[in-house]
This record gives sequence, structure tokens and C-alpha cells, in this order.
Amino acid sequence: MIQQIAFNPTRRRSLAWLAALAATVPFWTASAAAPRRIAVTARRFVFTPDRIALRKNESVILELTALDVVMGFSVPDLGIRADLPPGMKVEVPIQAASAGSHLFLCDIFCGSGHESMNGQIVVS
Ligand SMILES: [Cu+2]
Repeated sequence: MIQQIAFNPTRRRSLAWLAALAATVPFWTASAAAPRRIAVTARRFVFTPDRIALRKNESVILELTALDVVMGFSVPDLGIRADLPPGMKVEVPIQAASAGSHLFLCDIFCGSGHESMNGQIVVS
């Protein structure tokens, strides 16, 4: 017995629609991806790490914790700053639109040595 499959334009349209929908799935998952989290500690007179590498347009959350006294965290190029009360995790979202190197620093005087308390965010 030979079964004949008739051309069904409605079915063909629904398959095309499904294929188009499936093609968008990677974009959904990319945009819904959770931001990468990077833990950063601050203590007199150093940030650890003092070099943070990001990809351009990558969505990142810095989890900043001061270990001893009140510190400030500032990235002037990116318009970012936060107070860091000791022992409290402070989340700072960051996303750099262009490649380059951006200085970050402590902007609250925390003792002799404060002036050299800085690091680099390197975006590639
Ligand atoms: Cu300081």
C-alpha cells in the first residue's frame, strides 16, 4: 500500500515559523545569561585582585568587601563609585562598552599609603 502525502501549505508555514523561532534561541540564552561575578577585597592599602580583565560589553558584578576600614571604590572613566563599609559585601554592576584600560582606586582616605591604593580594569 502506498500512502500519499499531499502537500499541505499550512503545515509548511508552521514548520518555517518553528525554524525561525528556534534560530532565536541562542540570542535568548545569551541575553538571559547571569552576569559573571568577581570577588574583590580591599584592605589597607591594596585591592585584590588589582587587575580585573573583562570582555567588551560583558556584564559583570564586582563583589567588593573591605576587610579593615571604610574604603571607597571608584572607576572615574566608567562613572562608577561605591562606599565599602568594612565586612559588608557591596555589589557593583559593571559593563564596559569599549576596549581599554581603566584605573580604579580607593577614594576615601584610609591611612598613609592610601594614595597608592589602585588597580586596573582591562577591557579587551
Ligand atoms: Cu583609601
